[in-house]
Amino acid sequence: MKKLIFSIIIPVFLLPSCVVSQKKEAISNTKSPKETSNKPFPLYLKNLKQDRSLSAAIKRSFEVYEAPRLLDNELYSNFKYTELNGFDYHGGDGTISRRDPSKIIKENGKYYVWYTHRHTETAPQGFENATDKIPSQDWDLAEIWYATSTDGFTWKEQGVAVPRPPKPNPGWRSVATADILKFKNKYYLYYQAFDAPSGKYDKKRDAYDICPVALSWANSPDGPWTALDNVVIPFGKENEWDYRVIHDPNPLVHNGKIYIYYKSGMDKRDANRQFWDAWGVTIADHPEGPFVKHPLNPVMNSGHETIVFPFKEGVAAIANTDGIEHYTIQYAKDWVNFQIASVTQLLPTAAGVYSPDAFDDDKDGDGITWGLSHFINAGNNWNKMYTKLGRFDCDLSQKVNDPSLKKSNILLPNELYFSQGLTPEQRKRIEARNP
Ligand code: AAL
Repeated sequence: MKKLIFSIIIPVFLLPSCVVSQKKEAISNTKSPKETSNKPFPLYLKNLKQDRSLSAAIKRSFEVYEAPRLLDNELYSNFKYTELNGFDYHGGDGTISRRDPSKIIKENGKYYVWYTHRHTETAPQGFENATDKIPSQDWDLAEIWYATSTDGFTWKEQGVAVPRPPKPNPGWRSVATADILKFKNKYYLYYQAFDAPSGKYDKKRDAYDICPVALSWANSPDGPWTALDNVVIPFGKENEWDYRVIHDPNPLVHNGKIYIYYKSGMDKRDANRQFWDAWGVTIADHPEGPFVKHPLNPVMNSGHETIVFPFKEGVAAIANTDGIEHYTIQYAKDWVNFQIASVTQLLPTAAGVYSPDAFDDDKDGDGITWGLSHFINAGNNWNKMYTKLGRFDCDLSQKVNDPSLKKSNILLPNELYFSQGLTPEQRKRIEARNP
């Protein structure tokens, strides 16, 4: 996307983002407000003097975000969604589900994606009703399947990549939420390996969705995949932030090493969810580990299924739901210290992105323009709960310039607002205060 570069007299604020640090320095050095503080803020930014004092909000526009105007902000985008062709959901009866897509990679002229695939006798029935055949949750009794496509809209399901191994190997109950790494011409799938139906309460950890991260590798994206039976990312010790769970492993390559971003849940977050979702990063020289957790973990304070991809010399992250910085896109030049780059809406859920340079390690990540998202409760019937995959397109790429994806006034259907109605109890409470 093109940056708008004005003439030399333009304040340092509008310089391209490769000089972001200089820009920030210049702003924080802003001095002598007395000279200009009585003059009103100019109509055009090109007339803004560098030494002018700024309100906190305007200062933040220049200092914090990738660029103050959404049009110039390479890490701001709207998201456009398209239904996929090629996946069958058995009439939406809840017996087939596809969710948590991996990153998408292009090999042999085709796009490849891996995802959690559940094909069970019934829709999920909750932990109390789960059996060897009946799933507790949407990602229980699942396997990792894969599909290929030549255009990213029509997909051909290829079948299982990582099956549930025999008991007692990690993942015998379910393997789910995979992500892909290509490293030195080998392929690695990291995934959650469940030894109990999700939803089983673990008193010690005070958590319900416990599983180690396991790994399978292959010489070809078509497999065959060999499972390694060791735990790749160990849980934190008691009283450490990542003691409860390790979820959503998300591998990238940086400085010749494997960086896996992962989620854990600490403390309590909000009125809805028990845990505060935060993200850590763990680093290894080899895909099999040993992985060493970064001492600054957690490195992100928000995001339920955060998506990471190389951007310029750093890493960008899309934090969708959950946490104080939900619905933001963030950037960490050093791959650890994330700053908010933009605030946006209608973000993809649990997305897998096509990040062509995810493993290149070339310090010039282009960004992303599309990926797959999952859509929970696709049939709008919790008794027949299943999740489906769909495609999203966006402009979070330096090479693409699509101003139509830089809008901020996305109009949502009125019904959506009214569907978020008061509960009868809330209505009663409100009415009681209004005699
Ligand atoms: C997802 C992910 C992980 C959780 C469950 C399945 O959205 O966060 O994968 O375990 O929900």
